[in-house]
Amino acid sequence: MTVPPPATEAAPPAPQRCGLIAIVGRPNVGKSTLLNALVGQKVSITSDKAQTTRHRITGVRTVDEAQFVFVDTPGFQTKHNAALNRNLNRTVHGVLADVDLVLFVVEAGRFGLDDAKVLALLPEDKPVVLVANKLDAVHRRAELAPWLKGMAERRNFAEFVPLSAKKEADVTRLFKILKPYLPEQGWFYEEDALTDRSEKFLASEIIREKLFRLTGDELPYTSTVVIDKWEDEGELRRISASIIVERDAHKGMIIGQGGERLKRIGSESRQELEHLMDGRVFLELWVKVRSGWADSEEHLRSYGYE
Ligand SMILES: Nc1nc2c(ncn2[C@@H]2O[C@H](COP(=O)(O)OP(=O)(O)OP(=O)(O)O)[C@@H](O)[C@H]2O)c(=O)[nH]1
Ligand SMILES: [Mg+2]
Repeated sequence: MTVPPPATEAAPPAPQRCGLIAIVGRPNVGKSTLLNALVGQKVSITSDKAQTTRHRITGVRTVDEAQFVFVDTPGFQTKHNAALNRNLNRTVHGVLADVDLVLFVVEAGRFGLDDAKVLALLPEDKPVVLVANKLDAVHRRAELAPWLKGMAERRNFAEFVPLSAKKEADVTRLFKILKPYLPEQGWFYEEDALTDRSEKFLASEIIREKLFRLTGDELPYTSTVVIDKWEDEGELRRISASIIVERDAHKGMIIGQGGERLKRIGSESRQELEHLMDGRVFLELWVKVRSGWADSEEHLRSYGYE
């Protein structure tokens, strides 16, 4: 007589998981590029200039029962001590206090004093994943294993993940690695949420990105963008924004010969805004000089710095 196999019961649905994951590292290692890849949409601006990110930016991605709430942070500053930099570093500290997990991003094969200073800030009691980014740029792969071994001696990292933020397969693999670190708890955001930032904030950031990308290194990082007016007229959005710089000479650099550069910043911004908001945009851009804004706590607050 054969015994029938026990009836298979449907597995109970997995409980929801949700957790906060900070993305930290020195400037320009690719933190915001990684955040955008993880979210699957651009929520944080990127450029090859250090100090592109100025604010804490949340990006959300829900995969099956797990909601990942990533927090992009400004690259930690060790060089200057202006109010803007103190503000950026305060933002990094504030984020670290709240999170369940930290992604410490470095460039694969490199670990300098500026990276070490960030590593020293990371709380002892939180799991830290070492993300060795820009793997595509490493030509001598054989040197990576000894480098990783050296990194393991610096801290008890929870995981080691060499990857390229620009490779989709790498980013997909990262979700699998991170999921067990999310606590079992209800989601903080809707299933399809992408970010906690407003359209207005994203718009000012997009303009700042074009400004950063289209001006050379001669433009100091201390320039910012504020939205002065935002009106919806049916399908059309009328946006007026100001680029704030510290000196008259910087104003000239942005405007360019015959106004060419400002025109290009405006038209590239407008195209991306139209794409983001799926509608027509009329964008008016001004350049204003406010000397010392980056060293004034009051100005920083009025421009939206926390
Ligand atoms: N080759 C390569 N370049 C990358 C990769 N990820 C990011 N980058 C580039 O690195 C530069 C810096 O990227 P961001 O994402 O702005 O860096 P960040 O760490 O957010 O910089 P801050 O906000 O200034 O701290 C950009 O030019 C990116 O295109 C990667 O995986 N491979
Ligand atoms: Mg960034």
